[in-house]
Parts: sequence; C-alpha cells; structure tokens
Amino acid sequence: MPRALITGITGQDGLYLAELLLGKGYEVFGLIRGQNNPKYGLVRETVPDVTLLTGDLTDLSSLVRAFGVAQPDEVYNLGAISFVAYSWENASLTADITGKGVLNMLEATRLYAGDDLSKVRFYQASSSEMFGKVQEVPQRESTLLWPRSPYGVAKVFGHYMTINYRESYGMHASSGILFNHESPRRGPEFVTRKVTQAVARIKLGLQDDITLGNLDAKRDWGFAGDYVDAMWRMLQQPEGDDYVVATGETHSIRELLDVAFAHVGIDDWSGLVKQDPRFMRPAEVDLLIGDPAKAKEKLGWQPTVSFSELVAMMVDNDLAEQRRLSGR
Ligand code: NDP
Ligand code: GDR
Repeated sequence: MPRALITGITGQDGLYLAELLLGKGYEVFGLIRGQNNPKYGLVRETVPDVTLLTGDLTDLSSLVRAFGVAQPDEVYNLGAISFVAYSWENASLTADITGKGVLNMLEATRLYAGDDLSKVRFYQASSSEMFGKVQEVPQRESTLLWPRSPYGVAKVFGHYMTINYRESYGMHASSGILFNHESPRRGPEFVTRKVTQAVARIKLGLQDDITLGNLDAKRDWGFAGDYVDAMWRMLQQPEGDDYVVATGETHSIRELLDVAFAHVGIDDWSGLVKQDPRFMRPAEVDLLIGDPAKAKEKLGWQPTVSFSELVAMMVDNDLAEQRRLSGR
C-alpha cells in the first residue's frame, strides 16, 4: 500500500486529494496545525481514514517528526497562506509559510530520505499568480515569472527551490503551476465562492446585494477535483518536472456574475452588485490563461468540467446549503 503525506489537508485541495488517494488504495497522512484546529472535525468527517499528524510548515522539527511517522512514498505540499489579498497585510508571515515553508518541506524530505532519495517523490503547489504581470499569452512553463503580490513572490521562491532540489540532489520533485480551481469546498473569501454564496442568498431573499472589487480581471477557472488528479499524475512520471495545469479558457468576473445570476433566473444583475475600493488590490493580475499542452501530452490530463458547469455546481450547492441554514 503506497503511503502519502499531505500538508494543507484542511484546505479545498487537501480534501479532494485525500479522497482521490484513498480511492486508489493509499495510506494517507495529513498534517494539521494548531492545538485546536477549527477544521479538525470537518476533516475527520470527510476523510475519516486519513491519519492526522500535528505540525506547522514554519516548524522544521514538527515536519521531521511527521515524516518519521508517515514514512511517505509521496509528499504533497499544499499548505500555504493562499489568499492573495491577505498576503499584502501579512507579507512577512506569507513569506515564512508560503515561501520558506516549501524549503522546510524539501529539507524534511531530504533528511527523511537519507542516502536513498529515490524512495520519495515531492509535489509543490505552485501557482499561476507567479505569472502576475503576464509576459506571454497564454502562459506556459517557460513564460517569464513576474509576480504581483507577496503571495506570488513567495510562490516563486518555492517554485525555484523545488527545481533546485531536483537539480542539486536529483530529488523526484515536481512543481505544478496550477491556475485557479474552484469547487463547492472553495473558501468564501475567494471571488467564485463569494459570488455563488451571494447569488444563492439573494435568490432566497436572505441578502440584498453583493460588494466586490475589480470586475474586469480575467481568470482561467477549472474544477479542483480535476486538478488534484493532475498532481497525482505528476508523481507517477519517471522524472520530476514542471507542468502548467489550466483549462485554456479565460473569463472575467463580469462573466462569472452573468453565469451565476442566470443560473437562478436573474438576467440583469446591475442593481445587485456594488463595488468598493476595499476589495481592490494594490497590484492586480489582469489576465490569466494557461496553455495545458504539456500536461495533456505527458500526463494524459484534461479538464472534465466546463466553466458554466462549475459555476452551476457551486450555485446549486450554495442554494442547498443556504436553504438548510435558513430553513427557507
Ligand atoms: P486553502 O487555502 O483551501 O488551504 C490552505 C491550507 O494550508 C489549509 O489546510 C491551511 O491550514 C494550510 N496552512 C496554512 N498555514 C499553514 C502552516 N503554517 N502550516 C501548515 N499548514 C498551513 O488552499 P487550496 O486548497 O485552494 O490550495 C492548496 C495549495 O495550492 C495552496 O498552496 C495554494 O496556494 C495553491 N494553489 C491553489 C490554487 C487554487 O486555485 N485553489 C491555484 C494554485 C495554487 P489551516 O486550515 O490550519 O489554515
Ligand atoms: P486569486 O483568487 O487572487 O486569483 O488567487 P480570488 O478569487 O481571490 O480573486 C480572483 C480575482 O477576482 C477579483 N475580485 C475579487 N476577489 C476576491 N477575493 N473578492 C472580491 O470581492 C473580489 N472582487 C474582484 C480579484 O481582484 C482577482 O482579480 C487564487 C488563490 O486560490 C491562490 O492561492 C491561487 O494561487 C490562485 O488563485 C491561482
């Protein structure tokens, strides 16, 4: 039975990846931080077969301990401060967790493997935010990185550290440059879930309107369930490598609003959406669209959920959840 260690187990991707690996017969270990993590119950309920180990990406000794218990064949480093807007307000913490945390994980992996680095494979959750002020359209593995936020800068550090461990030590280390991926499990701070929750609440008469920031930014949005499958495929390759994972389509926040409101029968949302500079970013990433050709060719990966199907899935989930919570 292969063994996997996942950091970020309480997050959106951690839960989908744990389900995928358990379904493939893996023994799965998840790193959870804090002495009383509020998501502990959710993880226990969703993936009861995962063994939880306490640890924090900023604490190398806790990671070494977790490796000792998990004895993993595969390591998936998904833990991070992942909310871009928050990273300006907590830049140093973001550097410590999202950036240096990757180095701590690589080092823990190297120490665990000892003389036999072939016994473990490493996945790093890199991001399309590294492309930032894009230097090429669409973005591919070779596109120059130009991050626009403390989060993006920290991810660039983690990306190059992963490549460096591959080149320095011959580690089977892969960096997945994943474009935005969403699901009913997406945190409500991200724009897709913020919109689908609000659309459900407006439809049910629980909320009057929604306040957003920049409506013109464009993102390449896919379904998280598809993207964790790409992570697993990377670690099944003979060598570690870097891969862009994306749909190859881009949509603006306005189009997201069009599709989400239309799904509940509202065609004109102009009176229901407000804008507030509070939600604007000091430096915006205007356009992201990925070229997933390498992932398609080498990993045999492709997205299975379209943009409109994804938005419909999320709105339907939020309608059901809001009905349950409100009794309407
Ligand atoms: P989430 O924000 O849902 O999850 C982040 C996870 O990181 C949580 O489990 C969180 O735990 C954990 N974490 C935060 N700080 C620490 C720490 N100090 N030590 C250990 N764990 C910590 O993110 P997603 O699931 O959406 O994303 C997974 C990864 O993929 C992240 O690295 C993200 O940056 C990256 N990524 C995501 C994309 C997306 O569109 N979703 C696209 C590209 C990259 P806790 O619950 O305790 O806070
Ligand atoms: P992003 O996701 O920054 O791309 O990072 P987010 O959903 O936060 O923003 C997407 C775009 O929407 C615009 N926007 C708003 N965003 C939020 N959160 N709230 C608003 O009210 C709002 N109004 C407009 C933003 O300005 C932005 O242009 C996500 C995270 O999952 C990262 O961890 C990951 O690396 C990248 O995707 C790829």
